[in-house]
Amino acid sequence: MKTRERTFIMIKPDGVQRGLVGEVISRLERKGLKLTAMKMMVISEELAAQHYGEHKGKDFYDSLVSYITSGPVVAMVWEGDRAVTLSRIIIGATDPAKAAPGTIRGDLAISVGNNLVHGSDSLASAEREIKLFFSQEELIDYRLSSESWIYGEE
Ligand code: IDP
Ligand code: MG
Repeated sequence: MKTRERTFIMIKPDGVQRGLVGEVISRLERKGLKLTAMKMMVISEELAAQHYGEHKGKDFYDSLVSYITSGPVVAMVWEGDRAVTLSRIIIGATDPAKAAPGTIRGDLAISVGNNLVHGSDSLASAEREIKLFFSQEELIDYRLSSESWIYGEE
């Protein structure tokens, strides 16, 4: 594997309530990415403010914080070659009207706010977000037996 990356992916409260947890996980799994951490949790106001700090001051910020804290989420870390970029492609554009068919948001969401899934937008964001949600011990280091078939001789 050339550039092993870890990215933070979260199924938001609408994804849990709509019964799409398995669907989202399945799409990432089938791609060949490796699940290295996962937990269900309810996000506190404080954690929401840290996670979405870059959006503070925007007109949708208050509704974003109340949405993300409104019910359980499934927080995950996925690993693989170019995992940050690949998972953003699988998730699709922020606005489901601009998300391509075949993406999670393109296929399964309508609302810009309630768009089912979060995915880190860069390696730096991924590192920051993983640290916010997981301790080092919660990141499971293991070898996926299918790896040589996913990556070939790389
Ligand atoms: P991203 O989730 O695709 O990275 P960001 O621009 O980082 O998109 O925005 C974070 C989240 O804030 C979005 O996923 C969405 O839930 C919400 N959001 C972004 N822009 C809007 C908006 O214009 N109206 C309402 N909610 C928004
Ligand atoms: Mg973002």
